[in-house]
Amino acid sequence: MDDKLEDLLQDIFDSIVDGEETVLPGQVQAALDAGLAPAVILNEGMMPAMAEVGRLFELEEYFVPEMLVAARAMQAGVDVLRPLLAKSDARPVARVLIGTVRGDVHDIGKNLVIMMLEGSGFEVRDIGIDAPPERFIAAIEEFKPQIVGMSALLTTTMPNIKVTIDALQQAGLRDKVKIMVGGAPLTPEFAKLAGADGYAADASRAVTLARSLIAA
Ligand code: B1M
Repeated sequence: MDDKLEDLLQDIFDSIVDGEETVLPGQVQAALDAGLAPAVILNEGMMPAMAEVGRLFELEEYFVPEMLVAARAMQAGVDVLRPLLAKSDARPVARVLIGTVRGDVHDIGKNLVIMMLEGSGFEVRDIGIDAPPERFIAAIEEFKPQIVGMSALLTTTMPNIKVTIDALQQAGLRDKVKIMVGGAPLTPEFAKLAGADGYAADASRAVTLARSLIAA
């Protein structure tokens, strides 16, 4: 990659870390205009910036307000990429219901998973953040998805994935859907123990997993 493109990615990285919500969309557009692929902007500029924000939070150089403005900037950049990543004219492959589990308000990763799924022809219903098992159950009964996705970003909310799966079991819905889970602290082993059908480490793997769950 030439220096000019590297500089554009660096500007995007810096703006997210600094929480420059109003500046970022223009920088993302400039990177697109310069020929950078949306996936490169996302994976090499934007995602590392969120990791850096997490690192600064751990070092106690950043606190919740800084994380929040960085998240808003990230979302503003994702909004520019959304039409490009979520372009699909295909008939729906399958229905996916997805939410961030109870107690957890992180949604940037979930929203990326949704964008990639929609871009791959899935019809997605988003039940939002801090979603208790009852919300999953009501939405499954109404939307009748083939796949249910659960996201968790905190070690303290991970157990709510199992709680939600157990609640689906009790409601007689577990065997009617495939369940996929994801989020930074999760592992394939955890997913298995919680009773999920699969785990995806990132948004593009989530699409591969969703396809394989449907094929199965
Ligand atoms: Co929070 N936060 N946060 N935070 N936050 C983390 C997660 C943390 C790791 C930061 C740190 O300490 N380094 C830490 C958790 C530590 C732990 O649990 N051990 C943490 C903490 C502690 C907290 C609070 C408790 C802070 C406090 O209040 N003292 C608090 C909790 C609030 C709550 O949920 N109840 C909190 C709050 C917040 C904000 C609201 C300020 C904000 C979120 C805003 C939002 O999401 N709208 C925020 C942010 C921004 C972060 C970091 C910096 C960035 C998260 C992110 O968006 N990453 C994060 C540090 C980090 O991740 N390094 C941190 C980018 C995103 C694209 O990645 O979400 O991993 P990710 O998603 C990926 C994959 O995981 C996967 O695909 C996605 C795309 O590739 N994936 C799936 C995700 N879901 C999937 C579902 C699937 C499949 C794949 O299938 C269904």
